[in-house]
Amino acid sequence: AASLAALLPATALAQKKIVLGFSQVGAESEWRTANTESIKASAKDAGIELKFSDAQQKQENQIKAIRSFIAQKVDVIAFSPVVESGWETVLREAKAANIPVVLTDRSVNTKDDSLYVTFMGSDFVEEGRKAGRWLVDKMKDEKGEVNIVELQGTVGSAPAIDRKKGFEEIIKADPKFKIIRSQTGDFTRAKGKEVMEAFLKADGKKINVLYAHNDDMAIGAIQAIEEAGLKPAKDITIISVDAVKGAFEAMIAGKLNVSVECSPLLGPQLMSAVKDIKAGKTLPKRIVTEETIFPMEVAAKEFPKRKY
Ligand code: GZL
Repeated sequence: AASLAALLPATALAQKKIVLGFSQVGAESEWRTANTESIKASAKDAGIELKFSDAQQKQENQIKAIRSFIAQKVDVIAFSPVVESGWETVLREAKAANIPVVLTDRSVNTKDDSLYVTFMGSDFVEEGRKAGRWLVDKMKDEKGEVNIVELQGTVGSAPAIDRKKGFEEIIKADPKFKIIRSQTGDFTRAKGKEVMEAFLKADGKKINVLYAHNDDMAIGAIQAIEEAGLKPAKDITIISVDAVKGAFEAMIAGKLNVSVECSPLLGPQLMSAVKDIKAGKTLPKRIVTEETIFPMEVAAKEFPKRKY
């Protein structure tokens, strides 16, 4: 092999590093932080040069970042679209520049699915169904009305739209379930607390259940519930999504009833997809993350095994 190496020009041996441009939603939640860590660590492990941009949850910043990646002629562009719509123009620019695009975590609304190679991430509708099924089972002996308040994720984002859709699909089977208030908490603890305070002021004693589209909003709401002199997970049943560390800590403290898992650990899958694309392999249009649900009863046992 050494003799062969001596024959090849140095350039042929020094494989050019793959350059990946990644536009991240922001740093709004524990989930997002874990997702960013997974992407950065996996790029390093894979020997892929990562150009990373944080959009502070603003679509115009993501579009700017994607345009910059096109100008820099990166090999692949990947991003988690903060909202579903408004991407066609910039995705057409990437296509015209012959730069393949990978969607991670959240999807985009487009009729032209040639604008991206693959979308890898969770099935948010199924996550909503899991939350609904858990509640229907928990309340199966409840004769009276079950009044639900809902903290929605970022308006227009795929997880907010689909987690609502899946949850309502399940609870509509029984008219005792009523969503009496529903408002966005933008996936953050601060906003989740603020909106829950407003819900409690308006409907306090009437609220039986909180359905939060992510753990960060649920944790903020738990603070509001306690400050209102109520017991979270007892006076108000709390259902959440993500299953981040903070959720396990809240469940172990008896303040959260259940969290539906939504894995942020997409880094390894993304890097192997990037390498496959550069090697000319075709990928499935959709790669779904497998995940489960964690009720508080199993939180203490499962917590030590958690990776995010
Ligand atoms: C879901 C992801 C959502 C998380 C939130 O895949 O897009 O965004 O559920 C995060 O915690 O802010």
